[in-house]
Amino acid sequence: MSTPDLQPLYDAVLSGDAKTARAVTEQALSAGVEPLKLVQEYMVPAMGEVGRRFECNEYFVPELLLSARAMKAALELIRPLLAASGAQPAGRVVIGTVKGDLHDIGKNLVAAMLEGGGYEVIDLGVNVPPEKFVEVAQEKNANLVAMSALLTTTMPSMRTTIEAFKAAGVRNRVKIMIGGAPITQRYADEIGADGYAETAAGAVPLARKLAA
Ligand code: B1M
Repeated sequence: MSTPDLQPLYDAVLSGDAKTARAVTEQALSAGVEPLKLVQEYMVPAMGEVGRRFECNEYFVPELLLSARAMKAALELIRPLLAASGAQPAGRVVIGTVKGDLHDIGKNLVAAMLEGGGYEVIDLGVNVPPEKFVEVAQEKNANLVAMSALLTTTMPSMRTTIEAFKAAGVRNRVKIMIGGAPITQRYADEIGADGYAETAAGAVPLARKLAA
């Protein structure tokens, strides 16, 4: 079967056309295109362009929401495939987007990749307060905690969450990894996180390294 034209996927995410984004993704997957290729080469760059347009006041929050909806519609088809490609259960991860932050597309991708890497993933969603991370990590006996932040204003919640693990006396029971567009290795070092991954795909080898 010939490779379908995937540019319409980029265009659909950019224009917030969920129906087309889903249809092109469906077609591409049945033609055997790698799910991760769709994410990394078309959907993520399209969201990057959405962000650029937002910064230049060409797009506003409604456009952001439509593009996010289109990306999510396509990801619904991709996520189970990423999650199915895994090996043996490798550990238990509590994941969430930190307090004050509602961005969940990247976090959802990280969750899917970790599931695909054989981890049991407990997803706390968005706007997760520090004490919730601590409570659930303890309750579920998780060995990893993964935090995502997309806003410079919510990055400090990562530090606060690490402090909450310390205050509860359980910091040494979990490895903490962080990520998200504004996060850097330097920031991870500064706040005492155990690791930083730039991409969702990079979260899996990082989790393995931390668990080892
Ligand atoms: Co928002 N937003 N947004 N937004 N939004 C950004 C992040 C922004 C950069 C846009 C811009 O100005 N260019 C900007 C932040 C600026 C800053 O802080 N310096 C911004 C802003 C300002 C805002 C609001 C304040 C806007 C407003 O209301 N005036 C508001 C804040 C709301 C809140 O959270 N409290 C807001 C709202 C929204 C929507 C709700 C409308 C929507 C989100 C919908 C949703 O997620 N359900 C939205 C969107 C869509 C974006 C952009 C356009 C796209 C984000 C995205 O999904 N990218 C974004 C611009 C951009 O990123 N270029 C923007 C695709 C996704 C796959 O990438 O999440 O980076 P990302 O994840 C990557 C990696 O970072 C990594 O893996 C993923 C893939 O490899 N990763 C991890 C992520 N988490 C990880 C964790 C890990 C490891 C890797 O380990 C644990």
